[in-house]
Amino acid sequence: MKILDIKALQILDSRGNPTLQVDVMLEDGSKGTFQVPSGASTGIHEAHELRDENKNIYHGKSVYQAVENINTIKDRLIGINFTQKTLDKNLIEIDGTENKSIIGANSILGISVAFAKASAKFYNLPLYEYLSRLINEKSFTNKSMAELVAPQLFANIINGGLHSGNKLNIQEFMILPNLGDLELNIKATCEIYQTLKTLIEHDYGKSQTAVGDEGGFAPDLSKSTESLDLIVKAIKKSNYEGQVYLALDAAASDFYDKETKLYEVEVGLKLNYKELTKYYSDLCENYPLISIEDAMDEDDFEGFAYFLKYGPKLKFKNHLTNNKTLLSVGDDLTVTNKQRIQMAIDKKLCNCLLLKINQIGSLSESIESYKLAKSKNWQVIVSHRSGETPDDFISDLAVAMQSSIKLGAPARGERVAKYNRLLNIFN
Ligand code: 2PG
Ligand code: MG
Repeated sequence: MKILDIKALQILDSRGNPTLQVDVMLEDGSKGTFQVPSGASTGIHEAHELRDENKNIYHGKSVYQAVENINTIKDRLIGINFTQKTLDKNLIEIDGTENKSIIGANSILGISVAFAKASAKFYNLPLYEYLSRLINEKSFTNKSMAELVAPQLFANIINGGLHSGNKLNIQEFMILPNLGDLELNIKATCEIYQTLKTLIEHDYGKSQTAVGDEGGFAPDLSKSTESLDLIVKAIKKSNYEGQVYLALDAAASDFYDKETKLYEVEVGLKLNYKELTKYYSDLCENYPLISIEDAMDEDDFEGFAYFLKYGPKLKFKNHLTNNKTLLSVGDDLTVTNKQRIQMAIDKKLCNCLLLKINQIGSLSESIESYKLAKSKNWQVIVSHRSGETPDDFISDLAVAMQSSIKLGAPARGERVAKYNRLLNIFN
């Protein structure tokens, strides 16, 4: 497929910060547009998100240079016959750095995903079907469509950490509805979310029902058990007891003190990695948790290895693994980067990959990371970022990867867009 033109534009994300929109036009007129997301609790090993760093303009967050970079390199791309792989390889070579710091991972990803979207149109395939064939190296012209099942939802309904102004140090408290049908799962998520609102209002007052960056409530709590109790109560009150499981994203790098090697998992509660493992195990004893993400700091390999080996054992079957294994999810630990994932495999640090395309900065590399994780029987969760746009690409990608999806609360346009895309795919 030959690229006819590429356009880049600075737009806004869900936090009101600048981000990139990229359009790729192919020679037959097919056009793909991608709006690049952006994290807050970013891992230090993520690919480089290029920002202008001029404090007088958008507090340093403008992406004019990234726009200019795309305008500069596009002449080297227009008119050339690319596949997804050759395009991404070309972009990585033009940048030439380990972490995409020259052109910017945001610029490269913008072109990469916009090209994939345009390609799906070129082949007249639904995006998820095109991506599924791309991932599984199947023909784009074959008529038979893949049979794809809906992803498990990881819905973040109480926000803490860097995504809120409250005192919860654990970043995300998620529900995982398991009713066997996408529409029923979304219905349960929404009903529990609304019930949770009335419970927070009743127990803590109306002013506490404001939401955090991912649309989950952000009441002024500080203890993890308070959050989990509220969620369990909301599940029971909505009549979904036994059908909805729980997950945490601790994002532990954000409450780890590298000097003392202690984790302040709750205000004033400072634990070493062994004590923190016990803390998580106690939570798993008392709540239907089946997954904990970034349980330890991104470079605390000893902590992660200990957590995987001696951490929580479930009393019931985890429907995602079909055994009693808790998912220990790598996010800041693995940053969708093949080398980091391989290291996590070798050192036995986790058993599930959180996949964020902007952590690595191209679609092809994200697919390689996915394949590596899958080859070791890891679970995969395709994830949004806390700074999002209405772009719904991750819904198609999660379906194509036949993985789970972490997509925030069923509230706020940029989150709801992902739910609605899933509803459309499976309608
Ligand atoms: C995470 C993400 C998304 P951020 O830590 O998993 O929930 O947050 O985009 O801020 O890194
Ligand atoms: Mg995370």
